[in-house]
Amino acid sequence: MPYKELKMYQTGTYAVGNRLLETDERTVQSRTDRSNSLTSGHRACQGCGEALGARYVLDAAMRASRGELIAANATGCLEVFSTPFPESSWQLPWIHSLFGNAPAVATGVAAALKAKGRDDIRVIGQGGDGGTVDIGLACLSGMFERNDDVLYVCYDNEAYMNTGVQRSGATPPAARTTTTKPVGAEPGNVFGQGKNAPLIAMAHEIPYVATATVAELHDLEDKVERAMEIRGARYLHVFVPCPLGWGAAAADTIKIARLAKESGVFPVFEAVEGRVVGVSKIRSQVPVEDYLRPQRRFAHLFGEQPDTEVIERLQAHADRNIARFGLLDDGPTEGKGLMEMLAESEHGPQ
Ligand SMILES: Cc1ncc(C[n+]2csc(CCOP(=O)(O)OP(=O)(O)O)c2C)c(N)n1
Ligand code: SF4
Ligand SMILES: [Mg+2]
Repeated sequence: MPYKELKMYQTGTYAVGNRLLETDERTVQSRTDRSNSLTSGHRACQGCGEALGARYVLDAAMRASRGELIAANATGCLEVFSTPFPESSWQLPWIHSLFGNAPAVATGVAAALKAKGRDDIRVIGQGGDGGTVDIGLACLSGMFERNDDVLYVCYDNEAYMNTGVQRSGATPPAARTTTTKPVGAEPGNVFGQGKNAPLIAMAHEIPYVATATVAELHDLEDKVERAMEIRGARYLHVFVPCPLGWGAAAADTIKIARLAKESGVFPVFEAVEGRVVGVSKIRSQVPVEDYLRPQRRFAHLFGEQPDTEVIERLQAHADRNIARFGLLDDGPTEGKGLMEMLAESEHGPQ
């Protein structure tokens, strides 16, 4: 058969084209011997980004740890849709923590394994954005500060979905949730609040911090594999659209995740000991408006008179990410230290 060069659209998104790649370049998920750590039959909504992200993360981590993995899971959609008593979709040792203490429970499991001399068994802690950036932040910071041997994964769907779409510290400005209604002078969530968990993790100068989306599943798996090669505290922040909470079509989950990255809304990068060492460049920049429009949580911005002022402010946020992480720059990625980045930001030391 004549040699045919693979095209970017066939493999370049990382989400498609597995069967066109050499066997060892395919995703873990495309292998018949994957562990199916989060197996079928759970009750996530159709198109749930969190279910997709968790499946890829856990199977990649299981492969990297040769099946010797324990997961501690905060309360949230991921726990509720996967474990309606007496059923469970988890095919690995899995422990349900409280809403706010998954990092501490994961730490305890890691400490017990260390005491038993079982450094062959690895530990993952995981939770939603609420469990991570709000109620679990102190436990997570402690886990970072002690450099406990845990990979903590935050599945960020930008609100408390499990309990009915309430705002979290990761909800973006202007988004409507059930506690940030699209009414009043500043409809939806306010500007100028919230927490950037990846930057907070970097400030602890832990061995590894990375962000990823469910639009680039190969990249997500690669980051899990890299994280599993490292000992100590590691943090992975995965952008996972929620069709129910965001008012988006179930079929658009991957598309919306890709638009978040290609608009600069969600920067995809890796950092080692507080320094950015790699970024996923924007391949084809799109205006933030293209990302906002398919989501009903932003519908109030696109009435008869589009709210151009708010849309411009959201575009300015994305532009700041693009400048801060060099998402559009040509050439090799240059790492930037956190303090250097902070010095350039409006919130940094002046
Ligand atoms: C101390 C405590 N407060 C509140 C709750 C109720 N609760 C359970 S899950 C949850 C929200 C979870 O949000 P997030 O962590 O973002 O996960 P998601 O469901 O969005 O995946 C809340 C408020 C609880 N279980 N424990
Ligand atoms: S509400 Fe959102 S996060 Fe929860 S199961 Fe449904 S799609 Fe997934
Ligand atoms: Mg959430």
